Amino acid sequence: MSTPERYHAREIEARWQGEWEREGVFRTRTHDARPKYYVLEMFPYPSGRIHMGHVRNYTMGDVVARYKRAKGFNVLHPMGWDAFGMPAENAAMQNKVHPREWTYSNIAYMRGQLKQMGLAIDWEREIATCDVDYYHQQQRLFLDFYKAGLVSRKTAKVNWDPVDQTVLANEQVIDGKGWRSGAPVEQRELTQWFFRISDFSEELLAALDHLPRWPEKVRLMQKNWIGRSEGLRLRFELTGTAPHGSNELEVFTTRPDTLFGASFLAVAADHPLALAAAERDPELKAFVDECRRLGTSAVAIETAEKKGYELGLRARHPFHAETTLPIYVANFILMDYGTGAIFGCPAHDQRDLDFARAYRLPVKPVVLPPHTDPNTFAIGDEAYTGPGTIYNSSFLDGLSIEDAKDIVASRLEHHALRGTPQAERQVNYRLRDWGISRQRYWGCPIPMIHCERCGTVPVPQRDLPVELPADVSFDRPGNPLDRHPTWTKVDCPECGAPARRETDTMDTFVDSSWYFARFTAPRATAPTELDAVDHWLPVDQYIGGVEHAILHLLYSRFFVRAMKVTGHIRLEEPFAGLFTQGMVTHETYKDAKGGWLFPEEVVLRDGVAVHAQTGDPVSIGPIESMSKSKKNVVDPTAIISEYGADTARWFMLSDTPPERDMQWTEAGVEGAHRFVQRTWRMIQDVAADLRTVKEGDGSGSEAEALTKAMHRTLHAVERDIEDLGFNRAVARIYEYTNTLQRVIPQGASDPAIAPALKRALRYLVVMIAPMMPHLAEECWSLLGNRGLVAETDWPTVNPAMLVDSTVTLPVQINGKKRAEIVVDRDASSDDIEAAVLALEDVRKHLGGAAPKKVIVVPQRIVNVVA
Ligand code: ANZ
Ligand code: ZN
Repeated sequence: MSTPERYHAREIEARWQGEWEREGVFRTRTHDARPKYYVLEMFPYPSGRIHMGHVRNYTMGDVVARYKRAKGFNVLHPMGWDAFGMPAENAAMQNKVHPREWTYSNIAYMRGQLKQMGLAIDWEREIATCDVDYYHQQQRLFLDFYKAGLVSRKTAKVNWDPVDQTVLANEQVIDGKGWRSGAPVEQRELTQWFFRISDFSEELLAALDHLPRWPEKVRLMQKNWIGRSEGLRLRFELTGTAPHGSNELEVFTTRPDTLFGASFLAVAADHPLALAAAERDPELKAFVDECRRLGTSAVAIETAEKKGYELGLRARHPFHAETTLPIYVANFILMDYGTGAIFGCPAHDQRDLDFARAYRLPVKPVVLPPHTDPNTFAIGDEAYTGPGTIYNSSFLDGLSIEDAKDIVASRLEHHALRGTPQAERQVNYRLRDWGISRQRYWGCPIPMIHCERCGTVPVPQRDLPVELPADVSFDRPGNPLDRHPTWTKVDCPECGAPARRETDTMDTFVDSSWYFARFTAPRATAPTELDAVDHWLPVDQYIGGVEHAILHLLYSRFFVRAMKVTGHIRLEEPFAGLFTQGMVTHETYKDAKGGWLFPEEVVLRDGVAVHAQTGDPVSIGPIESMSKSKKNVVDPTAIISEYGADTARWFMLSDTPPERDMQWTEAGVEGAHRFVQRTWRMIQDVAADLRTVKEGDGSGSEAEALTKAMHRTLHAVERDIEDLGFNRAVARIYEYTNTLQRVIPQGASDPAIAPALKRALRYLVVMIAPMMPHLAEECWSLLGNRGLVAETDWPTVNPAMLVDSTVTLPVQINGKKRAEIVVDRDASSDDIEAAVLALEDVRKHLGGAAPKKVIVVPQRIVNVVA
């Protein structure tokens, strides 16, 4: 009989994938007696091909899914597509292909790629967010949110690209220009749809403390994003009446303790005071326009040179009426935070300091750092924002910052300015409402209608879905829905008059804010089925990239709360456990002219990197995360067809802790591949010898040592997978395999060992199954096991096997240590005494005489009295 020498991954993997599919192994039912476990990886955008980041992400999730199944859980592990968004429209513009066609053909291709990876996924639950059924339910959610007052329509300033005729996110504005068109971006006031996420600021913040299975850094990022600050709204009295008719100016401050260091007030360019003043002052008007062009992003404001325009008005210091402060319009004040106005304390705020230096305003320190001489302390180019004691501040002198804040607040709360308290304590949040309007085609239509008579009217639920029209053209920039001749025309559901459809579609972040809930009942005729969401949610383990640490996770947390308010869910937090995996990196290569090269274009000749075809020298650049622009990418499909999915999976899990960036190297892949081959060959070689052997303990110390190694490895691997320490689990399996390989040559034919060996090999197969499921199935059947390893329970660790069963006792003769003896932990004193007296060293010392006495202290020491 001839046996194939190599493991043919391609053919074998396809065979087992077919088998799993035929048997419906990964189909999940909600009603099942086993406890539930929901593992989810962030679903992919169907860009065209999967990349190595996907492979890493989905491999990790798959290990957890397969392991939990083996541990007796009813596992939900679904997959879908985050399928709306700009790239489909770009493809439509460039390649004249309809976004729908482009998207679905990408999905088909990528689904095939994922299937090649051998993922334990219930494909019957697959959803794409561009499926009419999915966005239909999303429109229903929108309407329910609308009825519950969770949606608002308001004007907001947006970055407008006049060439592409679209709103741009802050990140899409580069140096004041649109990222695609390169056109100077304008600030426009647009009426848009918002989700009122800011109503939940406090709740979203407070609940972060109850997510122990989230990475600390992600919780911190969310905290900062929500940006709670406790401060004071404080009204300054003006020395005259301002152009907007008021004689006071209200500011928001978190540092009332620095009030005696104030040297100016400033308002945002869009503040009513600035706008009113600009009407009579063309120079100011020009300045206001300049500020608007700066854009609204925090980065733009932080990095721009601090500029201001003095209004010629003055404000009185609240505690010192004789002191008046100048008022400026300044480019670093945001209109939509606090009151859009501040008092500036240059000594203790960097922006204020930069501004004061530019406009020659006083810089008076009022917080003295610890152990500093007040006579010599001075502010240079850096504001002092650290701890200290208040000084130069009248009645606040000597107080701590916290106490001074409190005193100022209390005094001004009780001080009336024209009949109302001059100040009021206030908590502010940086979190803004979520603007969801996008002027794009390829998104979920917002189910609203604009009627001249009735205003904005929701589409009645019976008229849902509002389907995207198929006949659109992308030959011009802008939103094709806007210029659709018929789709926009609709009768008003309230008065019946001709009305116009809303043509904005939803931000694609909406689509990804509830897909995890939809997976629990993906074909339900309502957004969710309460039974199913209750059963499955929260997701027990969510895995994805840290780039989604803020928006996606925060929006999802908001959505679940909003769905609770509207009766679609009964919990608050969607993801009980979160894991953010590192990126996949690779060396970069450049040719002599500085052009990037793909890894497959580079070969090593005599240890020198050269171009594979031309032989020209290649320079090796730094290791960076894989990106198409630097060409340092490796195509998963190429790897899978060359080595098989198990090799790719195994390598992904090896060496590097999953939260860290891992470097993809040829050597690493080959190492993983050798292990696949070696494991298969080992089992293949021994399988025939063991065919008739019955599993069992065997006998003798070697069999026992093997069984111990087996239980220890099992126990460790179990713990490692539970902690998502996949690289550690891999290392233990390597070690265990080495042990097996040492035992096999004699062990396979030794009746004392073979039964234990057979069992030990079966355990190996079970342990590698979550990571290399195809190899595991193949070995499982080679060893003559029935059924599928994918449907086999994880064996139980025998705790007795984890403790050392022998102890080493020192042997003393007349109080002096003369020898050591290894005995069974629970050996009887008589047995120990006999063994000690048989020791060569002891016999020598006794010189043939019988000892006077032997004292055995169990598990500690043996004393021989001669
Ligand atoms: C006086 C002061 C003195 C301030 C000092 C800071 C340091 P957070 O913590 O982020 O809430 N501020 C208030 N409204 C603003 C706006 N619309 N645009 C720009 N800056 C604004 O920041 C609150 C602080 O940011 C406030 O406290 C205010 O400056 C400024 F030594 O008031 B502070
Ligand atoms: Zn109407």
